[in-house]
Amino acid sequence: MANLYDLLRSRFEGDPERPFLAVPEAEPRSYADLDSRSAAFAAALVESAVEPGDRVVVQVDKCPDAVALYLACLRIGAVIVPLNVAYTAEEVRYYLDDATPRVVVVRPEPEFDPEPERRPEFNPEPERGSEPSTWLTLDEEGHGSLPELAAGRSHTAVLPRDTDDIAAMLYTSGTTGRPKGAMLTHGNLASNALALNSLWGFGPQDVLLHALPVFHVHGLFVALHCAMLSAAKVIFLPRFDTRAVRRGLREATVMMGVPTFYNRLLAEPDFGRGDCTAMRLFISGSAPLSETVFRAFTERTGHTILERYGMTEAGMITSNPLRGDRKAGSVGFALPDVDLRVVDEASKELEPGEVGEVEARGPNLFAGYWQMEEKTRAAFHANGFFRTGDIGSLDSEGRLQLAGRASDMIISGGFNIYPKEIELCLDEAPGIGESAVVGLPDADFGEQVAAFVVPAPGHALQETDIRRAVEGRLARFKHPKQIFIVDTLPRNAMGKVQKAALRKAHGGG
Ligand code: MLC
Ligand code: AMP
Repeated sequence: MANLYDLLRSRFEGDPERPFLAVPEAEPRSYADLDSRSAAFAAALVESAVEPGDRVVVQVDKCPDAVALYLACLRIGAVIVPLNVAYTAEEVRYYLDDATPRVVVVRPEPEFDPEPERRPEFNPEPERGSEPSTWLTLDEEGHGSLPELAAGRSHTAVLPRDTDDIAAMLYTSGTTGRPKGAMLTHGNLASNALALNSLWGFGPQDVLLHALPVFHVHGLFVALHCAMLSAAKVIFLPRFDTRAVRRGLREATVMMGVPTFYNRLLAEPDFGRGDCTAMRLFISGSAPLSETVFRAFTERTGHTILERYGMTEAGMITSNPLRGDRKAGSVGFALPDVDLRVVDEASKELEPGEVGEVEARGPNLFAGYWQMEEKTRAAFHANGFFRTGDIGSLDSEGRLQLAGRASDMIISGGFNIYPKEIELCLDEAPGIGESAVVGLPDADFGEQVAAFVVPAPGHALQETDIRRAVEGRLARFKHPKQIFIVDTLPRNAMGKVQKAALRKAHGGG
């Protein structure tokens, strides 16, 4: 049973009429509904010539059909490549060129035209000799409608897969700003899902409050797989909206969120115990949870947030315990089957308390970066340990404390933002000499993007010039929230920009 879909289905097929996805103001969709919808979508994908191993790029709004599409890809052995809905056409083009998908499923644009030549924005030049992709939407009807193509069809078979076969590819950037496709196998996803479902004590009586996006590991895999393995109900909110979340909490027993969710709940003066009478577990991850929020949440609700740590390439790596002490500032113990170590620059394992790079090994570790063998080799040691790029220390009991990151990546509201990508965009703009982008503290998002920009000789710059430089090119969540027009950037003796100095001078660590 190596196809992840077989594993998921084995947990609900005994009682398929159980409610699965409950969207506000609609009848909950049962497990049977999602099973048959995914079989119909699978048939439509096969009809569109999708073969095992082919990539299916998906950039759609969060809805039950988005989940059905994911399950359809699993069924037929296709590789789903989910993309952030905030990405601009220019950003999407990179992913299409890199992933060379057989099918692209997009949210319908008003001017959407599935004929490639007539589609000005989404017109990927097929590269590396690939055939042009088929473009579909999740619209109920109309040109390119996947539901229409799926009507009356059903591909009920589930393709046998090896644990090493790729199920999904999620892009993650690097210091160069060039995103890499992390290939996750059926085995990676299944092992992590089984470990978390058991570790966090999921059962059929649970109701998961789901307000996360479904284009990242957190919302698509961690949350959905945990619920599906127990055939549990999911309150499926289109996005995080504080009022809707508070309403959902009345019925929910578990919530998974990024720290911003908790910041926002605490910002409501009347939020407290009365909001979470059915709750048994609040889980946080994807970004550091401050000790202040951790303690304030316990004070206000009586619940101790369970913090866990993970990343795209590894799914979840550590977790605080369900039973036992959940420590503020610690992301907990390695998951069962996961080896964890902290090493120095010479890759020597460090003693408890010593700070170094965090490395992990286990069945959760990805199969490599898509068509980037050198980068894959550089990310792993010969003994299988993966360099996470995170800095931290283990205590004598084996709990991990994170202390930062090796790169200057910014995490804003749980989205990773790579300064290099923004700097490259700014530096191309007329009138800009050079730029440095750093993360500064933000009460809501944890960190926010700040840009320090030096005008080119003989030019004067306004803030609007900087805004114009990124408009339409970078997703809005990457746009600088603070802009500083400066004469020079601080540099060290080697000529490298001292980003730490910039952060420090503006209230950052
Ligand atoms: C939205 N905006 C952001 C932002 N999200 N800006 C910075 N950082 C963010 N995260 C901007 C938009 O561009 C827009 O700007 C404005 O805020 C309002 O947009 P919105 O869509 O209404 O925002 P909101 O609903 O408030 O979203 C905030 C959020 C959301 C925190 C709820 O970003 C979110 O759901 N984040 C979760 C991310 C996540 O799932 N990460 C997991 C990664 S997996 P403008 O200019 O247009 O007004 C991973 C592994 C692991 O890390 O361990 O889990
Ligand atoms: P991503 O590449 O989007 O998967 O993001 C993974 C990164 O998020 C990790 O490498 C960490 O830097 C960060 N991260 C995830 N969980 C936590 C956490 N609980 N505390 C601090 N950072 C976290």
